[in-house]
Amino acid sequence: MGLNELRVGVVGVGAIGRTHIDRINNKLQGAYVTACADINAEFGKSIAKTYGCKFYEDGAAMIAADDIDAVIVATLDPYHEQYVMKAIQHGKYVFCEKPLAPEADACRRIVEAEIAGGKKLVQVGFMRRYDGGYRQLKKAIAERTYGEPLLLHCAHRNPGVDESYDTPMAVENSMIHEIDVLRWLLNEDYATAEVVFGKKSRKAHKNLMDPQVMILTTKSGVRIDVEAFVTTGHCYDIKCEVVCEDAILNLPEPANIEVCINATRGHAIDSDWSTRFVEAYNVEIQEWIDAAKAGRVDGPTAWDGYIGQVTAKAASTARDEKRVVAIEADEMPEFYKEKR
Ligand code: ISE
Repeated sequence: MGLNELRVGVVGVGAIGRTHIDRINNKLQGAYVTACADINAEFGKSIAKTYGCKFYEDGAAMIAADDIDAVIVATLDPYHEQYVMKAIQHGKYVFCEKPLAPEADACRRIVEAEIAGGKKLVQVGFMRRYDGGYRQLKKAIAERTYGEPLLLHCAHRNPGVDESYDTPMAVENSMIHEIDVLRWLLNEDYATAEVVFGKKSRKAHKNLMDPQVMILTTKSGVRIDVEAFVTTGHCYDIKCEVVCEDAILNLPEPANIEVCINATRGHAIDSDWSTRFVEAYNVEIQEWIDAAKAGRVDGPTAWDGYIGQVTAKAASTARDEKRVVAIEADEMPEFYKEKR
């Protein structure tokens, strides 16, 4: 590692945490993962050895260490709050994978702690905001190049899920991405949520209703439908069609060569989210490093994490109670309106 590199500690290295270590140490610029922590000590030590960093059994001790400048939290969701809070307590920049915390109340506690500390430190890992295609859509919508956006038709299709993925996870684990990225695309908050089911696929296991459709309306009246179909069996497919007054816009897919074979012409599409959004992850973490070194948070804030969970909760209530639910969030504090 070179002088002036941000010294990053990663807590939770079992899944995406490990890929963040790899991209920071082997692909990106300006930072180095110098320590990691994991609840599974044997596994954590093996990752530390692979990447040449120090291993801590205790994530809180790693966050407190003097030679750690910034933190990535990639543990299981219920542990996010405690590590994000620790980072705030030590005044360190912290990137937390989505969701900021499973419950809106926990997100609100993080928001309060950050405000009390007087400095924005928290970024939430909503990586779709860093995808080139969504950024093109955002620009066209922001500039009203094609008039006002009126309707959005979206789809979130996974090739398959394991038995631990149940009906609520379609909103809380998958469509939480649409909840964040569409609010950012349209630059406005939601008013209502509703969730309805399609006919159940034979491939969906007993605790999963699949597919589902989440319907959101924004405060200005844009109507959004998002299909979650997580047992397609064959593809990872993300769609976002924006119906504007003067044109219909569609999220571009990553470019893949067109192949003509067996009297069929076409191109491959991804079968997994980690490859579909790999570039978005790289840009997201690079921009986080650059902003932390410049003393800023540029990405999705703790407030965005809170709004995401308030919306997910409303959608879950709507699904369980089979009704349209109003989304009632607190007013955005001044703190999040200013650049800090
Ligand atoms: C997973 O947790 C993710 O975050 C992926 O981006 C999403 O597409 C998938 O549906 C989730 O299970």
